[in-house]
Amino acid sequence: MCRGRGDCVNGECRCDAGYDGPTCEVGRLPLRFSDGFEGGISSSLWVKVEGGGLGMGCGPLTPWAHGKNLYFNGCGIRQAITTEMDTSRAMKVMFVLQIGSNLQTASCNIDLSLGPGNGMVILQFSINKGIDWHLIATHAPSEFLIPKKVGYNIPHEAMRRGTQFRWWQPEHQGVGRDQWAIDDVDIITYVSQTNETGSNESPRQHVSLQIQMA
Ligand SMILES: [Ca+2]
Repeated sequence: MCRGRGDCVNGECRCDAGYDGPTCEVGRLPLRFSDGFEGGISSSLWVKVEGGGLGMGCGPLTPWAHGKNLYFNGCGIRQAITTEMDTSRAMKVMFVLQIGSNLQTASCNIDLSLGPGNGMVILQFSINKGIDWHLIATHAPSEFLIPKKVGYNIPHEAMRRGTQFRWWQPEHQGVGRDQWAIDDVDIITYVSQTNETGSNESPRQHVSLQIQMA
């Protein structure tokens, strides 16, 4: 009865953060998402980062990004999952990605001889809190030995409340191998500039397109 967004306790819903109402039907999910990782990994934007963290092992991903990024070099699962968002009006997901490097350094290398599946990084979305993941795009290491900025249209099925995105490397050879990094993750949304905090400022009615390009 709590729509998967809370626990039923004595017949009443105790809703997850960001949801409210008798059946957790009311939400205050983020409409905007923009992270260059200069301030760390924000728990308000990312619900899970595994096998990775702030790092510079693949360099600063110039010229498309700069400074800190989210770098993956763990031994087990390597993935980053966003918080649930309201992507009803989202248009594109954009980010900078590098997998291994031409220089094959100790901190950023890839073994291309193991085939295109090894080291591949995929982008997916979920609309049921990660029970099912749906593919948006795959990224072969041979195409990302240097940083590239890529963007994808948000699939129609993902344009709704409660969508999460995941960057995941299903196959890698463990610590010290097949490292990758992402930076400047932006989900671009037509946002009506009304105030989201419920304070007394009068809402501005114009609509702006938020785009952050390197
Ligand atoms: Ca950065």
